[in-house]
Amino acid sequence: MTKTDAPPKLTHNEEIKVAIPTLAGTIAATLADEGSDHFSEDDGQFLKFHGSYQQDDRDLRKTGKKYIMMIRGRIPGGVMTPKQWCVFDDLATRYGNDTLRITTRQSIQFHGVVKSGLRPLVAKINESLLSTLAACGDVNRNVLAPPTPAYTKAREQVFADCHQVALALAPQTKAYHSIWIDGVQLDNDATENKTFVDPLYGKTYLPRKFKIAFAIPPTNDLDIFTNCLGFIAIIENDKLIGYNLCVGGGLGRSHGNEQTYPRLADVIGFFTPDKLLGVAKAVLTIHRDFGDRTDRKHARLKYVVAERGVKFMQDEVDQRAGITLAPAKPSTFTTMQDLLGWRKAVDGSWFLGLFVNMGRVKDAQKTALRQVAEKFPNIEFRLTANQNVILANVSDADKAAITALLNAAAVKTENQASLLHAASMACPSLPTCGLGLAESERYLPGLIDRIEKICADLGLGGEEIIIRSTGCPNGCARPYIAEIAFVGKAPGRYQVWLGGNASGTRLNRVWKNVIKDSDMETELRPVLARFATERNAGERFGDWCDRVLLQETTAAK
Ligand code: SRM
Ligand code: SF4
Repeated sequence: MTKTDAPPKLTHNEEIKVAIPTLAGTIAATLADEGSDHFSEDDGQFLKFHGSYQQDDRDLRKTGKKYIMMIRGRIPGGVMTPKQWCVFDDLATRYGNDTLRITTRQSIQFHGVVKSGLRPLVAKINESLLSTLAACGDVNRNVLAPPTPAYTKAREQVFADCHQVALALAPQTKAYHSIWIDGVQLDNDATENKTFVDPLYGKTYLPRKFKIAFAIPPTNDLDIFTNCLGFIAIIENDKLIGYNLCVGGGLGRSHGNEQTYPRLADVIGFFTPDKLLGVAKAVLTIHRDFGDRTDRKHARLKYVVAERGVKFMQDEVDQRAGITLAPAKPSTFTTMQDLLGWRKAVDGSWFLGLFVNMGRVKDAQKTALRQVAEKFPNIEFRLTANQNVILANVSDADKAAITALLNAAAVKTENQASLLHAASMACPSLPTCGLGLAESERYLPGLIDRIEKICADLGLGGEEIIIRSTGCPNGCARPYIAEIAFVGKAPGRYQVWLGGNASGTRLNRVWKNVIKDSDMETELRPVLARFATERNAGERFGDWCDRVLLQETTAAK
C-alpha cells in the first residue's frame, strides 16, 4: 500500500473505546485515590459516558486550577417525581454549587462537584431510580418528549414511547453499576474488556453523540429539527396513529471552519407506532456504521444525511427496520415556546409553567420548589427543553396551596417574566464550560434588559423576539434557529445571527461577524427601528430579517 492509500487514521477516542469497551477506564481507581483531585485525559473521555465532565473553575484560573465536575442526569422526557426532585435538590446543595441547572434537553446538571463528591452523588441519583449513564458520550443521549399537558391526551402515549426508546438504546456495560453503585473496578476487568461487545453499539459505540426527540405538532417546544433523529407524532381524533420520521439535524459548528455547519433534519417518511423501536435502532446503527470516525468535527449523523442523501437514508431505514416507509403525513408547527402560568390540562387537572431564568434554579426559587416537592407528593415535575419547569397533575385544591406557597417565597406564578426574557435561552459557558469563548448565561439577561429598552423606545414593547446566546459556536442553547442569536467569539465579542422563525423550522444566518459588547446598542437599534417601521402587519422580527434585511446583506456581498 502506498502512503497515499493509507486509510485515514481513526481518532484517539476510537482507539480508547475499542481497547476498553466496558468504558470502565481506571475511573474506580482514581475515585479511590484520595491524593488525586482529578482524572486522566482518557478517563475524562470515559467519564462522559457515565454522565460527567471534568472541568475547572475558569473564574479561579488566575490563582491556580481548581478541578470541578459537571454531572448530568438522564431523565427521559424530563419527567421527575417530587421525591426525585428532592433528591436532586439535596445533592445540589450537598455536593454541587447549590444550583440545579435545567438543560436544553430536559435534564438537570450539577456544577462545581469536587472529585470526592462524584460517587455519592451518582449513587444517590441511581437510588432515586434515575441515572446518569449515557447522559453524555458517543451514545444516544437524553430523549426529549413534549412536556406540556395542555394539548392532547395522546401525549401520554408519546411519552411512553420516549421511555421505550430511551431504554432500548441504553448501553449495556456493567462497569457503570460496578463503579458507582458497588464502588469497585469491574470484576474480571481485563477479560471483560477483551470479550465485551455491546449488543447494539458494538465495541466502539457511535462515532459521536446521538440525539432523539419526539414532538407533537403544532408545538415544537423541543426544536425537533435540530436532533439527529426526530419522531413527529401524527394524531387523529386524539389518538396517535404513527410518526413522521426526520433525520439529520444538528447544530454544532466551529468558527472559521466552513465544513462544519448547523443543519435542520429532513422529514423522510411515515411509519406506525409498532415499528418505533426498529426504526430508532435503524437510524442509530446507520450513524454507527456510516459516521466518520476519523474526524470528530465531521462525525455527526447530519453529515451522513447531507452527503449521502435522503434516498440513501430511506433505503437503509427500510432495510434495517424491515419496513417500507410511507410518504410523510402533513404536519405543521406554529410555536416553540412554553406555556407559562397556570393552565388547564386536557385531563381536567391543572399545570403551572414556571419560568426559570437561564435554566438556573437557585435561591428562593430553589427553596420554594423544594417545599412544593415535599408537600405535594402526587404532582409531577416536568423539565422543558426551554429550560423551564412544569408542575403537572395538580388538583383544584392543591392549585391554590401551591400558588400561596410560591408567592410567599416571592416566586411569581403569573406575569413571571417579560416577553423577551421568557423567550430567551443561554448556555452555561463561563465559568464552568471549558469551551466557552465568551460569557453566555451570565451575560444574556443583562443584554436582554438593554434590548428591551431599545424596543420600548421604538414602540416594540409588546413584541416577542426569540433571543438565544451561546459562549461558543457549538450551539448548546440552539442559537441557530433563534430570531436573534449571540454566538461567542472572544471575551465581550459575539457573532450575531438573525432570521429564525416562531416555529423552529428555519435556520437563521450570520448578520454581523463580530459585535463588541459596547457596540450592541449602536448596531441593534437601527435594525429594530427599521423593523418597527417597515414590517408587514403582524410580521415577526425574525421573519422581517429573513425577508428584508438578510436579502440586502446577501445582495451586497
Ligand atoms: Fe452541549 C458540549 C452544555 C445541549 C452541542 N455542551 C457541551 C459541554 C459538555 C462542553 C464540553 O464538551 O466540554 C457543555 C457543558 C457546559 C457546562 O458547563 O455545563 C454543554 N449542551 C450543554 C447544555 C447544558 C446547555 C444548556 O444550556 O442547557 C445542554 C445539555 C443537554 C442535555 O441535557 O443533554 C446542551 N449541546 C446541546 C445542544 C442542544 C440540543 O441538544 O438540543 C447542542 C446542539 C445540538 C447538536 O447536538 O447539534 C449541543 N454541546 C454541543 C457541542 C457541538 C457538537 C457538534 O456536533 O459539534 C459540544 C462540543 C462537543 O461535543 O465536542 C457540546
Ligand atoms: Fe460551552 Fe459552547 Fe456549549 Fe456554551 S455552546 S455550553 S460555551 S460548548
